[in-house]
Amino acid sequence: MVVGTPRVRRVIQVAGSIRAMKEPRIIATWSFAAPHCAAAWPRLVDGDDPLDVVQSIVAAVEADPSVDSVGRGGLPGADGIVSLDAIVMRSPSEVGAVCALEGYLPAVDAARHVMDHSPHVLVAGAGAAAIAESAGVPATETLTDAARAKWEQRQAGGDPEGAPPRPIDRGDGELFAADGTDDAPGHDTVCVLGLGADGRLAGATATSGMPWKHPGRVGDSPIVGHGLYVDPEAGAAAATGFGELAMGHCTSFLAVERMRAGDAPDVAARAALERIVEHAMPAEKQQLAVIVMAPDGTTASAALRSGFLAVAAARGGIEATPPDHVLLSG
Ligand code: SD4
Repeated sequence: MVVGTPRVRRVIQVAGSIRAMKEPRIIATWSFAAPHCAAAWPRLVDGDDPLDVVQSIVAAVEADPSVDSVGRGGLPGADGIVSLDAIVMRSPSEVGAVCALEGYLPAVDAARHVMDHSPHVLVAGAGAAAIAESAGVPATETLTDAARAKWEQRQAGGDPEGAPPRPIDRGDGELFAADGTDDAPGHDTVCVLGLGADGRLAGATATSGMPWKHPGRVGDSPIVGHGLYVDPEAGAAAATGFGELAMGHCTSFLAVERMRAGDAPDVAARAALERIVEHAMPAEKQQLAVIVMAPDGTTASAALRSGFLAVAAARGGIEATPPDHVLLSG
């Protein structure tokens, strides 16, 4: 429970506990999330459950075939199959995720079903599909003609599992390849953190994972503490980019723990990425960015390299913003 800070406007009784009313906030990854954040914003202001709101934003990005890193339109693995990962989280005891889900959309709704209706945290593959089916998540073809054509081109190029170049976000919803090629430039995860008017934090992510990934490879996005972490007492954090970098360092967990220890959100985001660089210098094409939200709604982001934009929504408006810190040049 948070009381007595300058941001507290009034205190209400919610579900048996005292909660502080706060200014709603959203922070999301990549400018392709902006229109969906704008569409969902009034619901947050009206007092909807922040987890419902962030989940709906992620689901909208999953349904958008022009985003080739998430949901329908996502680029497939080396085997030509699209597999989806997603997670929702309110707290360490309220979290659900699916990974390697094929043929159902939105994956984030299946993750919510795991959280709300199962004793589990993470369900994979055919089991995730069974959960999606029982949750009423529509069975659907997620491989678009455009994604299939890029996969065929990749196969013909002789490097079927090669990592794509780092994406550059120019703020208009499209991502471009840092090396100037058109080779899968849009790869990256949608992550959304929200603070509701009732003072509750929530987070959700979804991705089709690394383009051309090895069959069975799962990245950071659906793993608690790697791609997302939410603790109402300490804050929330989520990661996008080259998942293996986050997985070795528990990046989202680390950012939240730094806030718990007293770091400002931007310092915490930066510190989580510094831990990666301390161990090994990431390759030029490897990007990892972190968005964070403190329990009072203060947001920040940091990225290993240039090219990342976050979307920040508050009563004053919604805008794509560059990270507070970029650690590496190039
Ligand atoms: C992952 N972070 O699976 C996710 C998405 C991705 O490059 O691959 N982006 O690693």
